[in-house]
Amino acid sequence: MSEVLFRELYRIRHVEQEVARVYPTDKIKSPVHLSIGQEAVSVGVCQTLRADDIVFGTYRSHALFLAKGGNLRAMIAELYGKATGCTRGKGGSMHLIDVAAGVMGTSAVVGTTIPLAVGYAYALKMRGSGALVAAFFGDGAVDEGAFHESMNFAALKKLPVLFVCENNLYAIHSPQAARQAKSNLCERAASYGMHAEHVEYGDVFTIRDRTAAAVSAIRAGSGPRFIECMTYRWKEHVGPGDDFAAGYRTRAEAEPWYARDSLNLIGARLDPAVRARIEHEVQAEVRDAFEFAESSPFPGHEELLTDVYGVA
Ligand SMILES: Cc1ncc(C[n+]2csc(CCOP(=O)(O)OP(=O)(O)O)c2C)c(N)n1
Ligand SMILES: [Mg+2]
Repeated sequence: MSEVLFRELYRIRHVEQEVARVYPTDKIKSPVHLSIGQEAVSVGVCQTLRADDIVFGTYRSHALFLAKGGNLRAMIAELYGKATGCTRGKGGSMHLIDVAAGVMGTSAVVGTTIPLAVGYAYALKMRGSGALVAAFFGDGAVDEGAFHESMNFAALKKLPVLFVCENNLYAIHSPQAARQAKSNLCERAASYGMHAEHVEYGDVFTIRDRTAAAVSAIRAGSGPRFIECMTYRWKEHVGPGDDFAAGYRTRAEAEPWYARDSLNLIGARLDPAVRARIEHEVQAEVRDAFEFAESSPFPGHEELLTDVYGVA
């Protein structure tokens, strides 16, 4: 099992490190909100999901897209703005989708995919499909009205939704304490009538095991559940660099998170030969995806007004 988790975590980390490396060349045409440091949440949760379960996410969803089985080539091509991208080069990093993998969408607008997730869960329940929806969002999104309306409706209708809050302590540069009088997000969720739990330290095994219990309860008909996973964003809010010079956080705050990084901890316990083989295989796959993106065409001019809303 550790090998599977290591491969998943390493694959996402390596993809995003490659994105960060390529970014200054300007070949990647989209802004990028990297998940580096936060991968354990997506991986831990998605390990417990079935292929027919659905996820919705935010503009920071490379990790979620890949952990749910989204197509890597299509994701990298999307970042390059190419016609082979998962939204044919029109959405960029913030608007990823892979219907076959159950990644039903991510959005630049904070909180907007939460009601979409709830609506999808309503449809699944009416169809009696037995599948569920996992809605991923940040600690900033819980201040949006859409979050509260969605929580209430999901609890009222006992919908099969797992609300996953990735609490990385900041919304852009604002710490939680500057935004919320009460830091206990689980209390907010519980007030709508659903079980809510808090996972400290972002450990992938704990996240996976606690999610597995929540997912079984939801499948058994408990209605929605809320899980708040503490985590930490290593890179700047948007872009490939570090931002300690910006002054809103310190390296000392980040250091405990580096030390408890699930990828490094699992990697250190693996047989070195096994680890090297996995890294080698993943690097080859990622190289192929970047080559695919680089050699793909941009959308033609005739695509300018297709698949977009416009005034006739
Ligand atoms: C409705 C809306 N309000 C404001 C913004 C500007 N904005 C972009 S990201 C962000 C911070 C959100 O923080 P959080 O939900 O904690 O996610 P994180 O970036 O930490 O993953 C804000 C306020 C936006 N995109 N949409
Ligand atoms: Mg945040």
